[in-house]
Amino acid sequence: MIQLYGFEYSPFVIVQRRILDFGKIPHKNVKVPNHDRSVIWKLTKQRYYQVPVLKDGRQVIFETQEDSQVIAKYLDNKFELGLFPKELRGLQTILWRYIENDIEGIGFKLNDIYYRDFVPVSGHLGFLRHKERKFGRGCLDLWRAQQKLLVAELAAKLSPFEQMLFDRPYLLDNRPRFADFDLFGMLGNYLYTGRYRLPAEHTQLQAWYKRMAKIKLADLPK
Ligand SMILES: N[C@@H](CCC(=O)N[C@@H](CS)C(=O)NCC(=O)O)C(=O)O
Repeated sequence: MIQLYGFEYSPFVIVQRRILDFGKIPHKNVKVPNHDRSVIWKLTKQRYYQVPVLKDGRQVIFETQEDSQVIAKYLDNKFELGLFPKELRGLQTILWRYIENDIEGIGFKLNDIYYRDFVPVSGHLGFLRHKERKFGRGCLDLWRAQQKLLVAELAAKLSPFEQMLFDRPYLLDNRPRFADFDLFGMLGNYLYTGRYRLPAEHTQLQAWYKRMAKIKLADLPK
């Protein structure tokens, strides 16, 4: 059975988990503590330490670049999910770069400031150190101080998606494509603690998010 390695609140893990559920693909979610990546390191034969990683039989699949989408393309290909249609090539790449940089870049900060909600006490030191080494000393305090501004910035960056959803049920089409799952994952991370809501003014996005949370491949017309 397919195994998805990662931690629940990771935006990139949420993307793959939702894709697996969408396709009703039997799988097991294997929890990896954020502060201890030794399982991943071993699984990938010392080639990778990030999550998610997918194991399918003897195959171990993980990203090769910041925006490579190796896992999603593997699942799409194997289970014919229709996530990467030829006619949307290029356009989806531009979209997922925006989603994974601009949206994720704000969403994760707003989620991280509440890390005590979801990281076990034994992982606090590792979490804090990892963040401060990457984003500078006091970064979590800074993001806490900037919270209101960041929430407003996120709402503004989500506006193009709200506009796209006025004419269709999903971002690019009448069925969800990879960009939908990608945005769903970034927002799933932002909403993870239950301390935030999607911007009140983005009513289309709210309805889309609800649809995305439960849509199944089998529900779509052939
Ligand atoms: N582009 C990768 C990004 C994966 C990623 O950034 N994972 C984070 C968790 S959300 C991670 O493992 N970070 C650990 C680190 O950088 O040390 C993907 O799409 O999977």
